[in-house]
Amino acid sequence: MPDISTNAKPTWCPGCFNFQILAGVKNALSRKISTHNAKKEDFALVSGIGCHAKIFDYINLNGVNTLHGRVLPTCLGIKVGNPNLEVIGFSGDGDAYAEGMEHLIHAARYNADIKYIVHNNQVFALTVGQPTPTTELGYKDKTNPLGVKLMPINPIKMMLNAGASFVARVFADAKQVEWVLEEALEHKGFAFIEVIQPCIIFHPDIGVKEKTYMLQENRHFKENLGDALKKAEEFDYNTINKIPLGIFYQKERETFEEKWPQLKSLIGRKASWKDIKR
Ligand SMILES: Cc1ncc(C[n+]2csc(CCOP(=O)(O)OP(=O)(O)O)c2C)c(N)n1
Repeated sequence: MPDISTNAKPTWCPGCFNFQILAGVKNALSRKISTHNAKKEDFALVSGIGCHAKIFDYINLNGVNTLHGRVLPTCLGIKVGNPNLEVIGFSGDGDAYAEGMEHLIHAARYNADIKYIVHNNQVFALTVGQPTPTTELGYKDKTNPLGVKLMPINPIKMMLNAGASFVARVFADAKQVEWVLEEALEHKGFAFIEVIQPCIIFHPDIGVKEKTYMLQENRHFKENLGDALKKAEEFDYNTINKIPLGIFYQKERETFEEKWPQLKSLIGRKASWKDIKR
């Protein structure tokens, strides 16, 4: 498989689960390149700001390391400029659900062909562990000495309700990440992938992994929105009961790029400057 590593030395903490995500992403992308299903130039990677965002430095593909919370509008801009690029965004839970929340809802609704990976460690890790919208009740840090009092959101439920055409969650295990990204790359439309990524310093795994099970091994029918919503409710990011992983929902519908003739005409061919009317 082609090596898509860079020379940058990772600055994640030793043992950080981001290494698992990096390995899974690199395996999925280099396999796609090695089997001639894509060239290196076909990919555009976008990352936000935070520990997760450093993944951008460790994969030797084109892209933009953008502003905090602005991964999705950057992805959409790239897609509109050239709908033939395979655009993959990376965010943390702060980046996606706090600073970037308004973009997330609309990205699901627009259904542009973008793959979006959220590294959810339930804290703002790079800035030393402040709570995010998915932190559980009672979590204490210096900014919340009395403990978090606001209910966490459930991003899987939110994405299903907002119209995302592919909604998945996996644990930060290289094999799971590789599998789900390969599935998402085959999907045409907005693919939302949440990765449960314990932060070994500020939000360690408090028995999450043992409670996980794979939907795809339990006769889950991923085209049924009602079933997907029911499964999404099994884990509320607060109490750890059963935690379903895998693809909750997948159903293709018209993409953002297909809705406008100006963009649709670019699909399948190289854009040229002549396409831009001044
Ligand atoms: C607009 C803006 N607000 C706040 C910050 C400060 N900031 C930098 S990194 C970060 C935390 C990022 O947390 P998250 O997105 O969850 O990623 P993680 O570090 O956990 O991977 C924050 C709040 C910033 N850089 N820009």
